[in-house]
Amino acid sequence: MLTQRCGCNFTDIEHKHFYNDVIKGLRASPKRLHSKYFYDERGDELFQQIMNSPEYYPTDCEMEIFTRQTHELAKIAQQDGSPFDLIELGAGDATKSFHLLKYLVNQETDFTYLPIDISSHVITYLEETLPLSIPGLNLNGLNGEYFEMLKKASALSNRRKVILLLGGNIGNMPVADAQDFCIEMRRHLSPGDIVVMGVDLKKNPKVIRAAYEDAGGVTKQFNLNLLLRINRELNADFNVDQFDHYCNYEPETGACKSYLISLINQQVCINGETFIFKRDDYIWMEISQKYTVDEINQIAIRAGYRPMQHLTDSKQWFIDGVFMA
Ligand code: AVJ
Repeated sequence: MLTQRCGCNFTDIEHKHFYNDVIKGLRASPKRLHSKYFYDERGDELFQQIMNSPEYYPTDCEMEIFTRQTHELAKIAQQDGSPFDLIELGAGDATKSFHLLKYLVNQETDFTYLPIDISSHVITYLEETLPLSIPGLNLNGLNGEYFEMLKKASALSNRRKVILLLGGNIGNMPVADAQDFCIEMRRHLSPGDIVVMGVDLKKNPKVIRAAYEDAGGVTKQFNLNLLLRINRELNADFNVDQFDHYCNYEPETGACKSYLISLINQQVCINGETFIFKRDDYIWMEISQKYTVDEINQIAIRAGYRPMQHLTDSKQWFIDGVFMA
């Protein structure tokens, strides 16, 4: 029997999307891979390590906001006191929102927490642990893509919505895509609904670059791990020793981009298809876009939101912006 060449013979839908995106990205010029695929089991672990590294400041900044300004965040969520759905896009382990959830439950606020995540492992974990650590919390986990799950959430209830999009996840899109994302999200909301969006701000370029090129080399491993995932899940043979990691932050545009650089002329085979890498060829792996407060407000306004206020950390490196639909 002939083995299928250059085609997709992966059966489950998740695998198929992964395969198609990888092939399309590596056939393109310049080559690129999508950072949303960083987060397999090992990737989750490496990201935890990044968050614990001394150079990676965004998590600490947002954690400071959620622990020191919990009361302010609760007031924003509660608005006129009517019941609401608190929907978190990309909830992860919910360590930041945990403080807000606990505070709201203690105040006997009438709300349901709907964490949305692409990882089923994450949703199971939250459903098992949060009701124990926060007794009385109403929780309904949704496993899937942001907008599909937002649609599902709207079908389940017609209460007003408070959306959390934390961690600077909006930065993982180029500016034009972030604009489209906000417009699309707006279509799932009603007037008066609230979005709380974590945004990493433009700052001293050295601080930013250090966060994405840590001395311990965890970010490099985090990037290389996607090649290992492709090897394992898509039947490929990347030699990760022959790729180096390079990160560049450009103060003018606020774009912080990560690349993997081929150290030699080499070929990589992915499920029967050969990809050629010349020495110094690069794969664009990730963008972590930084904004000024003004820039993010402009994006929100163009998407039909009203900027209400923003909370910031003591260094003023990060904001949680509050926008009303
Ligand atoms: C999870 C997207 C917020 O871009 O800062 C950390 C991911 N990449 N170090 C970020 C990441 C490299 C992170 N986000």
